[in-house]
Amino acid sequence: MNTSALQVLSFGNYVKRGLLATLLAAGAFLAVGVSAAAAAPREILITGNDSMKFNVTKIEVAAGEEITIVLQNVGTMPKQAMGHNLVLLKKDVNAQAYATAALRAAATEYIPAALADQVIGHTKLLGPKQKDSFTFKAPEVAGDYVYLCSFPAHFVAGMKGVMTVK
Ligand SMILES: [Cu+2]
Repeated sequence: MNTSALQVLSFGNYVKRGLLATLLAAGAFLAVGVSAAAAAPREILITGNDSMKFNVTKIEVAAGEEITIVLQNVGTMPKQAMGHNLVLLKKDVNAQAYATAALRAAATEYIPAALADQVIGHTKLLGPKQKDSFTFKAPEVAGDYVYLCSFPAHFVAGMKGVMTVK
Protein backbone atom coordinates (compact mmCIF):
# COMPACT_ATOMS: atom_id res chain seq x y z
CA MET A 1 0.00 0.00 0.00
CA ASN A 2 1.42 3.36 -0.94
CA THR A 3 1.34 6.53 1.09
CA SER A 4 -1.53 8.16 -0.76
CA ALA A 5 -3.73 5.06 -0.30
CA LEU A 6 -2.99 5.17 3.44
CA GLN A 7 -3.89 8.83 3.51
CA VAL A 8 -7.21 8.10 1.78
CA LEU A 9 -7.94 5.26 4.19
CA SER A 10 -7.21 7.30 7.28
CA PHE A 11 -9.22 10.21 5.86
CA GLY A 12 -12.11 7.80 5.38
CA ASN A 13 -11.83 6.67 9.01
CA TYR A 14 -11.70 10.27 10.14
CA VAL A 15 -14.92 11.03 8.23
CA LYS A 16 -16.59 7.92 9.64
CA ARG A 17 -15.60 8.81 13.17
CA GLY A 18 -16.79 12.37 12.69
CA LEU A 19 -20.10 11.20 11.30
CA LEU A 20 -20.54 8.73 14.14
CA ALA A 21 -19.81 11.42 16.72
CA THR A 22 -22.35 13.71 15.07
CA LEU A 23 -24.97 10.96 15.02
CA LEU A 24 -24.28 10.10 18.65
CA ALA A 25 -24.56 13.74 19.66
CA ALA A 26 -27.81 14.10 17.72
CA GLY A 27 -29.11 10.88 19.31
CA ALA A 28 -28.20 12.11 22.79
CA PHE A 29 -29.92 15.40 22.11
CA LEU A 30 -33.07 13.60 20.91
CA ALA A 31 -33.03 11.25 23.90
CA VAL A 32 -32.78 14.18 26.31
CA GLY A 33 -35.59 15.99 24.52
CA VAL A 34 -37.89 12.96 24.54
CA SER A 35 -37.23 11.96 28.15
CA ALA A 36 -37.70 15.54 29.36
CA ALA A 37 -41.12 15.64 27.71
CA ALA A 38 -42.14 12.21 29.02
CA ALA A 39 -40.88 12.94 32.53
CA ALA A 40 -43.04 16.02 33.12
CA PRO A 41 -45.31 14.66 35.86
CA ARG A 42 -48.98 15.54 36.11
CA GLU A 43 -49.47 17.80 39.08
CA ILE A 44 -52.39 17.29 41.45
CA LEU A 45 -52.99 20.06 43.99
CA ILE A 46 -54.70 19.10 47.22
CA THR A 47 -55.43 21.43 50.12
CA GLY A 48 -55.84 20.63 53.81
CA ASN A 49 -57.74 22.88 56.21
CA ASP A 50 -58.52 23.53 59.88
CA SER A 51 -61.57 21.24 59.60
CA MET A 52 -59.24 18.26 59.06
CA LYS A 53 -60.30 17.62 55.48
CA PHE A 54 -58.61 17.32 52.12
CA ASN A 55 -60.46 19.17 49.35
CA VAL A 56 -59.74 16.28 46.96
CA THR A 57 -60.66 12.80 48.17
CA LYS A 58 -60.64 10.90 44.87
CA ILE A 59 -57.81 10.80 42.35
CA GLU A 60 -57.66 8.71 39.20
CA VAL A 61 -54.33 7.89 37.61
CA ALA A 62 -53.09 5.64 34.87
CA ALA A 63 -50.79 2.75 35.71
CA GLY A 64 -47.20 3.93 35.48
CA GLU A 65 -48.16 7.61 35.17
CA GLU A 66 -45.75 10.15 36.64
CA ILE A 67 -47.63 12.14 39.27
CA THR A 68 -46.71 15.01 41.56
CA ILE A 69 -49.00 15.49 44.53
CA VAL A 70 -48.81 18.99 45.98
CA LEU A 71 -50.31 19.54 49.43
CA GLN A 72 -51.08 23.04 50.58
CA ASN A 73 -52.16 23.77 54.13
CA VAL A 74 -54.77 26.51 53.74
CA GLY A 75 -55.61 26.63 57.45
CA THR A 76 -54.52 29.22 59.99
CA MET A 77 -54.08 27.17 63.17
CA PRO A 78 -50.53 26.52 64.44
CA LYS A 79 -48.67 23.46 63.18
CA GLN A 80 -48.46 21.90 66.66
CA ALA A 81 -52.27 21.84 66.90
CA MET A 82 -53.30 21.44 63.27
CA GLY A 83 -50.37 20.27 61.18
CA HIS A 84 -51.12 18.39 57.95
CA ASN A 85 -49.26 15.99 55.75
CA LEU A 86 -50.27 13.63 52.98
CA VAL A 87 -49.08 10.03 53.11
CA LEU A 88 -49.88 7.79 50.14
CA LEU A 89 -49.94 4.15 51.17
CA LYS A 90 -49.20 1.07 49.11
CA LYS A 91 -52.04 -1.19 48.10
CA ASP A 92 -53.82 -3.12 50.86
CA VAL A 93 -51.95 -1.39 53.68
CA ASN A 94 -54.20 -1.02 56.73
CA ALA A 95 -54.57 2.78 56.92
CA GLN A 96 -56.05 2.68 60.42
CA ALA A 97 -53.07 0.68 61.68
CA TYR A 98 -50.71 3.11 59.95
CA ALA A 99 -52.44 6.10 61.60
CA THR A 100 -52.23 4.37 64.98
CA ALA A 101 -48.50 3.72 64.57
CA ALA A 102 -48.06 7.36 63.51
CA LEU A 103 -49.33 8.51 66.93
CA ARG A 104 -46.06 7.25 68.43
CA ALA A 105 -43.91 8.90 65.75
CA ALA A 106 -44.03 12.54 66.85
CA ALA A 107 -40.23 12.73 66.64
CA THR A 108 -40.39 12.07 62.89
CA GLU A 109 -43.46 14.27 62.34
CA TYR A 110 -45.86 11.32 62.47
CA ILE A 111 -44.12 9.33 59.75
CA PRO A 112 -43.23 6.02 61.43
CA ALA A 113 -39.79 4.97 60.19
CA ALA A 114 -40.56 1.28 60.81
CA LEU A 115 -43.43 1.43 58.30
CA ALA A 116 -41.50 3.17 55.52
CA ASP A 117 -41.99 0.12 53.27
CA GLN A 118 -45.79 0.66 53.37
CA VAL A 119 -45.55 4.14 51.85
CA ILE A 120 -45.40 5.20 48.19
CA GLY A 121 -44.60 8.80 49.11
CA HIS A 122 -45.42 11.59 51.52
CA THR A 123 -45.10 15.29 52.10
CA LYS A 124 -43.57 17.01 55.09
CA LEU A 125 -45.79 18.04 57.98
CA LEU A 126 -47.05 21.51 57.08
CA GLY A 127 -47.98 24.49 59.19
CA PRO A 128 -50.43 27.16 58.02
CA LYS A 129 -49.89 28.41 54.45
CA GLN A 130 -47.07 25.93 53.83
CA LYS A 131 -46.81 23.71 50.78
CA ASP A 132 -44.87 20.57 49.92
CA SER A 133 -44.95 17.92 47.22
CA PHE A 134 -43.69 14.50 46.22
CA THR A 135 -43.42 12.82 42.85
CA PHE A 136 -43.91 9.14 42.12
CA LYS A 137 -44.67 6.71 39.33
CA ALA A 138 -48.18 5.33 39.74
CA PRO A 139 -48.19 1.61 40.56
CA GLU A 140 -48.77 -0.89 37.74
CA VAL A 141 -51.36 -2.77 39.79
CA ALA A 142 -54.90 -1.43 39.29
CA GLY A 143 -56.99 -0.72 42.35
CA ASP A 144 -57.40 1.65 45.26
CA TYR A 145 -54.59 3.24 47.23
CA VAL A 146 -55.44 5.19 50.38
CA TYR A 147 -53.85 8.50 51.30
CA LEU A 148 -54.19 10.15 54.66
CA CYS A 149 -52.98 12.85 56.97
CA SER A 150 -51.07 11.08 59.75
CA PHE A 151 -51.27 13.95 62.26
CA PRO A 152 -52.93 12.55 65.42
CA ALA A 153 -56.69 12.00 65.05
CA HIS A 154 -56.91 13.46 61.55
CA PHE A 155 -57.40 10.10 59.82
CA VAL A 156 -60.29 9.17 62.14
CA ALA A 157 -61.73 12.66 61.60
CA GLY A 158 -61.87 11.85 57.89
CA MET A 159 -58.69 13.41 56.55
CA LYS A 160 -58.16 10.79 53.88
CA GLY A 161 -58.77 9.98 50.24
CA VAL A 162 -58.35 7.30 47.61
CA MET A 163 -56.15 7.18 44.55
CA THR A 164 -57.47 4.74 41.97
CA VAL A 165 -55.08 3.24 39.46
CA LYS A 166 -57.00 2.48 36.27
CU1 LIG B 1 -54.16 16.81 59.00
